[in-house]
Amino acid sequence: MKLKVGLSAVLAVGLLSGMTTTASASVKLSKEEMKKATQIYFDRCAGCHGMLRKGALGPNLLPEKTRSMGTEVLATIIYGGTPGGMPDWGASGEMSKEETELMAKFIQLDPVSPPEKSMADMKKSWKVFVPVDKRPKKPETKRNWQNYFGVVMRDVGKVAIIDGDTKELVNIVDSGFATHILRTSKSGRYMYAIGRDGKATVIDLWMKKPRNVAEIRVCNDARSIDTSKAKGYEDKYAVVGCYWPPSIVTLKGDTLEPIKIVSTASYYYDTEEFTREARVASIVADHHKPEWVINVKETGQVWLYNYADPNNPRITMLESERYLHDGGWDLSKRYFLVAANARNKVVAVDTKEGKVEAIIPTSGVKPHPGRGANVDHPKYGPLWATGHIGSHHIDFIGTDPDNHPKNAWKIVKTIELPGDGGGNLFIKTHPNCNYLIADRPVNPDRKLQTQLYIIDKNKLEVVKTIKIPSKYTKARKVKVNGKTIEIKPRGPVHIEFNKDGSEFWVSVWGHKLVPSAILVYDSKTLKLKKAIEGDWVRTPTGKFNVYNTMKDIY
Ligand code: DHE
Repeated sequence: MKLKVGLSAVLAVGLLSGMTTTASASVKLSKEEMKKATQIYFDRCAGCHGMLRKGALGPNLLPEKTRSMGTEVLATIIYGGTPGGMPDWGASGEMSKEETELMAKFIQLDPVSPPEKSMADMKKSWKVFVPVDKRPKKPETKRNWQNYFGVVMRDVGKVAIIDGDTKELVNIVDSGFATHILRTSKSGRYMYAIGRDGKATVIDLWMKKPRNVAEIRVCNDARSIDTSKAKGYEDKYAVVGCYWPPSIVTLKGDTLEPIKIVSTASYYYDTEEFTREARVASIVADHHKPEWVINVKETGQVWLYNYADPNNPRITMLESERYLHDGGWDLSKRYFLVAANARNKVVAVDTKEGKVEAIIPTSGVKPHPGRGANVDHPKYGPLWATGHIGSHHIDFIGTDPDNHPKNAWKIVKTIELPGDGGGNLFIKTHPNCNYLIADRPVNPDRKLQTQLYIIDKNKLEVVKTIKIPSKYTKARKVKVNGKTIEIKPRGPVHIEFNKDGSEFWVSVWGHKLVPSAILVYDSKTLKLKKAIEGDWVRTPTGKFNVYNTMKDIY
């Protein structure tokens, strides 16, 4: 399989391997600049490169490497991005040229360790807006609430609840800073949001106008949230996975009252060196056992976290691979498949037996499945698919050792998306749709970035690309603080199906200063059915259909 790379990828490889270019003079920042750069680093960079800048999805940015690269090379990468998945922060208008230069300087300074957080700190931020006994006893709405979509409006820290039947906006609720993902409780009644600032909120979808009923800030930096889905524990607990302080926080499902904090700081599974920054990446709730599958990014450990007695959790630690990121269930919901993106591998965890079943090398660079996509293929049997951020490969992995042992935990097919470089973030499907849909929003090529890639489930090949109407992706000039800046929406990001699989929705990943759109496609004809637009549609990214999220359908 051929990997296609461009000039900026070469720079990125240099960044990975510690390339030396012109040595930079020592860098100094004023107090104001330092404050601004620290905030930008937290908002935009820490997720991939680590709070302590030791690297994860992105390479390490430690001073011994960055100083040798110098401000000019670093600023070029930050401005233009790379086909390896580094976003084009400057070219897309999300950072000004001056800001990309500021960040190039900042990452040459020594990293600073951020603050810790205790249960007492957490409790100060805990608010119950509507006590449980004042909440509806049954759905108050006549709408088909199980077909609601929660849409993250990332850069304005809000969640839009949209009626999937009528496409009407039902309500907009506040959530944490740079809201990341939403998940629903087992019954679907509660929808949980997690902000990058570690603020968890819970929305009651049974209310006529769904709104937040409780919130709490459990840490300073987080990406994942899920709930208890096992029989007897439905809607009982919620769990937040924190990036900083690296920890797992169990909460009461209806009020978000904090119950237990468990630190994930530990030892890399292979070198047995200690790492304080052992961040919690994806979490998924087991539908059969009272367990969460919790993926500890840096250490490469999968924790099977039994929450039956939440103050005394029983944890099975499984050695797998680095750095664990996102993943999803296979068709049977017995195996959880998670990307280990620093090693280009996918780890398959057998949750029934509580062991790692297989570690599968992928065909590309940096697998990034989101939840992935499941296919019941007539020849190969059940398959699970992942794309890659760093290359154009989509891999299909056999997941049924009982009935298709020859294909189990092997890549039975690899598809190459057209054009150079990766940039794929999400791939999705629905049992009632004949296609898998893949996006590519962080490919630096505008044409590739603004298309959707349609893969036929039987043929396992790309049968069509859909170009997003240019009115949604064209560059626009806007005035900020008296200065005119150019903004380019990144293109379609994240795919979600409606309850019956007859539609798929994608967000146009715009800038918060300009309204954007959520596009609804017919999943049979692949035609654009409706554009959900309005002044309120700002930086829509992840979308979560209530029914599909309750049942983990993808
Ligand atoms: Fe995500 C899932 C981490 C940037 C949208 N993202 C995940 C998961 C993790 C993660 C660990 C799995 C959660 C789970 O299943 O429990 N994401 C990170 C980062 O560390 C990273 C790379 C950088 C950062 O600074 O945060 C990052 N993510 C983004 C974005 O920029 C995206 C594209 C837009 C946004 O709104 O933030 C984004 N991530 C998503 C979405 C999912 C996700 C929509 C859930 C996919 C799903 O279908 O379930």
